[in-house]
Amino acid sequence: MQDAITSVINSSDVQGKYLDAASLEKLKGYFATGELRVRASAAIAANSATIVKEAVAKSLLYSDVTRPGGNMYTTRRYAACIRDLDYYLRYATYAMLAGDASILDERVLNGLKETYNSLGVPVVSTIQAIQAIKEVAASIVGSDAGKELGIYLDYISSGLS
Ligand SMILES: CCC1=C(C)/C(=C/C2=NC(=C\c3[nH]c(/C=C4\NC(=O)[C@H](C)[C@H]4CC)c(C)c3CCC(=O)O)/C(CCC(=O)O)=C2C)NC1=O
Repeated sequence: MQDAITSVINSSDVQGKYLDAASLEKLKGYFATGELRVRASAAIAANSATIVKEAVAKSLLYSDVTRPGGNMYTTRRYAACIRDLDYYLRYATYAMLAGDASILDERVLNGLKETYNSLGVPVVSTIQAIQAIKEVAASIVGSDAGKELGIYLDYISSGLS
C-alpha cells in the first residue's frame, strides 16, 4: 500500500527530482488535515457497529434482499453482509488516514466483483448500503471528515460497479 507521502516521493524519485511545487502543495494539504483524519478515525472506531447497523436499517432492512429468497436472508448470510460492510468501513478509514486509495485495490477490491457475482450478492444493494454508511458516518464525524471518508467509500462503490 501507499500513502500520500510515499506516493509523491515515489513519483518524484522516478524523475530523479526534488518534490515540485504541486507535490509540496499536495503534502501541505495532507498534513493540514492530519488532525482531522486522526480524530475521525477514532470516532469511527468507537462507533463502527452503530454506523453499520444504522446504515443497514436505512438501506437494506425490509427490502427484497432481507426477505426469503433474498441474498441476506438467513442469519448466516445476514452476518456475512454486516461483516462485509464493516470491512468497507474499516478499510475506507485506513485509506482516509493514508490519504491514498491503493490499500482498497490491494486488500478489498481485488477479485471482489467476481466473488459477489458467483455468490449472487447484489451489487446495487451493496452500493446503497455503502452510500448509507457514508451518510451515517458523516453525521458522526462531521461534514469535513465525512467528505474525506466519503472519497474512499465512493472508491469502493465504483470498484464494485
Ligand atoms: C477484507 C476483504 C474481504 C471482503 C470485501 C470479503 C467479502 C466477501 N463477502 C462474501 C460473502 C457474502 N457477502 C454478502 C453480502 C451481502 N448480501 C446482500 O444481499 C447485501 C446487499 C450484502 C451486504 C451489503 C453475503 C450475504 C455473503 C454470503 C453469500 C453466500 O455465502 O451465499 C465472501 C465469500 C466468502 C464468505 O462468505 O466469507 C467474501 C470473500 N471478504 C474479504 O476478506
